[in-house]
Amino acid sequence: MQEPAVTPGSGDDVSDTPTAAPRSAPSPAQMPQQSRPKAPVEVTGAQSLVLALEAMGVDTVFGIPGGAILPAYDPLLDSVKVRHILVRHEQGAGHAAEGYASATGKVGVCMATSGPGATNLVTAIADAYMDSVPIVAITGQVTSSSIGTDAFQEADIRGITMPVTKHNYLVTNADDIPRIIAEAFHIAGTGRPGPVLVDISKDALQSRTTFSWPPRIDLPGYHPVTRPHSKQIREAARLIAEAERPILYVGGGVIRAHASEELRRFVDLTRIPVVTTLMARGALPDSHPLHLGMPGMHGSVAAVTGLQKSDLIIALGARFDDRVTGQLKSFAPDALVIHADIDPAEIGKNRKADVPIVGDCKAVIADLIDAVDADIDAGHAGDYAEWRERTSGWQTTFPVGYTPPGDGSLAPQYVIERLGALAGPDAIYVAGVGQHQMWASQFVQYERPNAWLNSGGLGTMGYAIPAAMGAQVGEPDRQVWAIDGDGCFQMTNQELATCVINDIPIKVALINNSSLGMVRQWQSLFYNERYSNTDLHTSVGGRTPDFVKLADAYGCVGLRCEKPEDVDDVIRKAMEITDRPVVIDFVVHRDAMVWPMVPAGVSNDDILLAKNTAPQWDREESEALEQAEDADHSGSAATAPEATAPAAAATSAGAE
Ligand SMILES: Cc1ncc(C[n+]2csc(CCOP(=O)(O)OP(=O)(O)O)c2C)c(N)n1
Ligand SMILES: [Mg+2]
Repeated sequence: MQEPAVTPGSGDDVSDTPTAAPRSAPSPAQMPQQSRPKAPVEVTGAQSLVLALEAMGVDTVFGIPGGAILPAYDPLLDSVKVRHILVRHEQGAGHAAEGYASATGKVGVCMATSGPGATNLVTAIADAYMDSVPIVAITGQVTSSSIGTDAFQEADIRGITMPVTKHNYLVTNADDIPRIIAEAFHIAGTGRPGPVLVDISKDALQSRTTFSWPPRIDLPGYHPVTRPHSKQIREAARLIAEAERPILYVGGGVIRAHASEELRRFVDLTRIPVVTTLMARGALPDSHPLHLGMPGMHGSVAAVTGLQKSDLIIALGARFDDRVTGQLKSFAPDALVIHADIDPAEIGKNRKADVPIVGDCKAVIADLIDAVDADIDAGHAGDYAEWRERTSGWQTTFPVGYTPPGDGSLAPQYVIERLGALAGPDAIYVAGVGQHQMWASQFVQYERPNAWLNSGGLGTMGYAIPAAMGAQVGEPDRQVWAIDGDGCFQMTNQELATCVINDIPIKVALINNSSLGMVRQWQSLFYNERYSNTDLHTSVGGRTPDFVKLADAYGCVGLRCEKPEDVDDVIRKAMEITDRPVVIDFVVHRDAMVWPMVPAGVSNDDILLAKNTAPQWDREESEALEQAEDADHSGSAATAPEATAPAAAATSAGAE
């Protein structure tokens, strides 16, 4: 066998790591062209793959080897540029790639073998698709001549992931590898980011080919529109000047577009109140006086009601998700809608847009600033002072809060509040899915983008530990806290072994309520407290497992905290440990619930502050609200929807 002329990792011509944004940096599209050209060399397909990853500036791959992908693992061993981190489950590799991507803005990479290795990636790929996370998943496939024969470990992973990838490839010719890798990064990281799968047959990895760089990208049908149309921008500015009750509905697209700076300038210019969705927490600092908090099922009264009573919604990189709109037909009945999104398919999908704007949020907001500025100069400034008074009144009257349990036990909200205060805005917070996720979004103060990572669209239990691992690899100098549930943690905690072995010192705040808490909350509210299969026995009635011992078994530091007076000390202690992962088992009161809540399928007008407790609007506000009510809308904000909520919830949505 001929020796390769170039060993992966031996060159010095690596360009910057591929990045989805900021747009001024080279995009994945430009990367292949901007990296120094390599003269053609004779290599195997596997070597070509590793050389292509190096040329794209990839520094980390999370994965697990197996038969079909084995040829690629051999040259990986020689690469000094690409660090491969051996995970314990492919789902962990996928979420780690997501965490890496979400924390850094770069494209994350995961790798798996054919069949079960590839199918284990599917949840993470679907998760990345829902939350627009740029990742490239590379899978081995059986030899091309046996595809379709039910060969050992054959799975049609292209077919399986077709609905949950932005694009996917099956590569059976080694010559195609550099071009397809370059295209995969380009597609993942540009336009609306998302996951791209590259499935490579074993014979393509083994056969001889020529590697040269840069490849010629050939994507004739792929031209995401990033610059907004000036006519639409002018029309948007006109509506903004005319509005009396405008609100900025900011979604995850603003974070993915690295548009926080522009957003802040726009808010300071217009002084329009802002809500940031679960995916956009940190897009505008929580401390900003015009920030009303998070909208949606567990949003603040000010954010939910602000949207509901607005006359103009300026939606930026948001998608009118059902968890935000509640019952769609009664959502913000009096509002006109300006909807800006890089993905034209989102515009008008759930709610009609009066002014649709297709474009990258960074460019859209920058152009809106210019247009509004020009209007202000021309004497057409909007006046929203009265509206601001109302929204800030709701903020003062209905702050997001909680009642500590009367028995001296630990309130989960208190733990999270203290963690946010002590770890501060520079830390990265990564949540699982459930009550702890909602409390983490409500009670940590987010001051910067990419500080809050969670599984918003798919709601994937098990996301937190591997995503925190990926975030820590991408941001080694930041403190990374996984705020996880006792249920979620048991889905992917094996990645703590990966963290220990690879010196990835994440910290875990386990909000241990001994339950699948969010489901239990729904059982409390909508199923007559019949707790079917939500008891986890992780603190009440036993400790299975004992999380402190489990942490210890992995080589982490395990700590336990059961009393409010110990919370600060234990967090400080964890913060001092930097040479290995730490797990704190916070044993919390199991009956705590997430409030406010708009039950699924119910109008946002019927937001509840607690069980059977609706906001009591003052008389003036009630009159204003009544006037604004749609003629056909029968619900009242001051009426507890006790009788209607359970039925609506049970029929219109499954359990979380
Ligand atoms: C993979 C997966 N399975 C099931 C669910 C449904 N589900 C949503 S929240 C939840 C409970 C999570 O329990 P835990 O991690 O302890 O969080 P808590 O709500 O108690 O804070 C469940 C089962 C889900 N979201 N994801
Ligand atoms: Mg729990």
